Amino acid sequence: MDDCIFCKIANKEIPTSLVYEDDLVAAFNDLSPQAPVHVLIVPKKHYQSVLEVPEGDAIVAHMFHVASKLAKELGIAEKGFRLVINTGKDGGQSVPHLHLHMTGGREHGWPAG
Ligand code: DGP
Repeated sequence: MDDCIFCKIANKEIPTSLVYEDDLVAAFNDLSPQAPVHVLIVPKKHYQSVLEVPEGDAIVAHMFHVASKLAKELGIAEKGFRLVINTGKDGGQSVPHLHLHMTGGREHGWPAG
């Protein structure tokens, strides 16, 4: 999508330091981190949200697999971390390109914080 900031980052039209990349996804640090580690994992293909992912498309599973690998590499796997996909207005999604937040390096509360 032409005006999508995460398409531009994932496809390197906007230079951003990537913490991980493969054929399907890119991962980079959140601009406004909510924890000592706050990585966004985004598909290179544009999906507005998880609602646009068709049945049988393994992209979300791949995003979680990459999160698991990165959590180990970034040293947050042992103590734990949080994975979140905000969806739509009530879900708090501000960027209309599917993305997985991975936050760690501090204790998280539930349901907020
Ligand atoms: P959400 O509210 O779930 O749509 O999360 C969007 C996140 O994206 C938010 O935590 C801030 C982050 N973000 C927005 N624009 C940029 C950007 O240009 N670069 C980076 N690294 N992060 C961004």
